[in-house]
Amino acid sequence: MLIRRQPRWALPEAMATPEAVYLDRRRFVAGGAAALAAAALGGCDRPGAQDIVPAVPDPSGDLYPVARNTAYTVMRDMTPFSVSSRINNFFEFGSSKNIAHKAAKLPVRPWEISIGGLVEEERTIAIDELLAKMPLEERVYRHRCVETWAMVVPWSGFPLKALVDLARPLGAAKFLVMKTFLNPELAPTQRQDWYPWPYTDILTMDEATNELAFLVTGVYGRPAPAQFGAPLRLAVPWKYGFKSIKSIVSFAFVEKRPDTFWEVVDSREYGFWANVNPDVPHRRWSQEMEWMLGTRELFPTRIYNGYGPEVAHLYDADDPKYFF
Ligand SMILES: Nc1nc2c(c(=O)[nH]1)N[C@H]1C(S)=C(S)[C@@H](COP(=O)(O)O)O[C@H]1N2
Ligand SMILES: [Mo]
Repeated sequence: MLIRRQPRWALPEAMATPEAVYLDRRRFVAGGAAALAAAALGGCDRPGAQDIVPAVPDPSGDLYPVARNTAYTVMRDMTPFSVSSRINNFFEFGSSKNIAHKAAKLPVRPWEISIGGLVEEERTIAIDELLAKMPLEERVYRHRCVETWAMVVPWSGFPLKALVDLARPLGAAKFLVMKTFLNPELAPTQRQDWYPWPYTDILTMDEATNELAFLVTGVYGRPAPAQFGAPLRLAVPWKYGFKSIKSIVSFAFVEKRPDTFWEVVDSREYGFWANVNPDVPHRRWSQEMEWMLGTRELFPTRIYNGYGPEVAHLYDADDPKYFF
């Protein structure tokens, strides 16, 4: 094995402890060491995620591939499917990144999505009905996890704004609260009831209607496999990855927001805004650099993950609160 000397910020994944492993370590000091060792082994020699058989067939295959919106491309190589489909964060299925085979047990049909709170009319809509209504396109986005790894993925889906327009929120709505499914029988970590399940994340209305906020239904020109957060997952590429909530079952418009999942778990580590910023370190590591999943190539982290032109106007860059 080639061992290179690396500067302090070049954190291998084992040092930038995945938040989930870290949490487990704090709670089960003994068991955590094994989890950490497993995380250190990385995800490279695992069976191919393409060999995994999903729990139920996904009937939306004919919709893909969809046309790429060339306004959203990046100056970096795409992360291969074989990498991004095998190394995932989906805490519901465990604290390691090798959860693709467990996530495959999630039946992504039937899948109902509720839209409620401060809207003209509350409603429930099935995913395939929603897919038929929404303007599907492909966008290549950068993704930056708070743990310092990054990837480039061709997502298919539609702007979150299209769903907001469908929902017709009332003027009083200030935030959009999104929740992941809750099914402890399928998702083993959801049996650990000291966590504030279901996973919840929240955007302001300005963020939710920003052109970049994207609801993902497919990846690499096909329906998204479960580990990516099928059948409906958020991508907000200017924020740390934990904001991009997976397998969403509800959208609620509210005036006063509750806390997010990660704020409840540890508000000193994972804030509400979570906008990417190289100059604001995480409590346990620097955010100056990022490394690409697969190649481990290092790049300097960019403010708003490089998406400043689209989102900088939403925040006051001099106010540190927005970068946590
Ligand atoms: N419901 C849910 N959504 C989630 C997570 C999770 O554990 N549960 N992990 C988040 C984190 S930390 C990241 S980095 C991304 C990972 O997405 P990927 O597995 O497609 O790379 O999903 C985010 N969305
Ligand atoms: Mo993450």
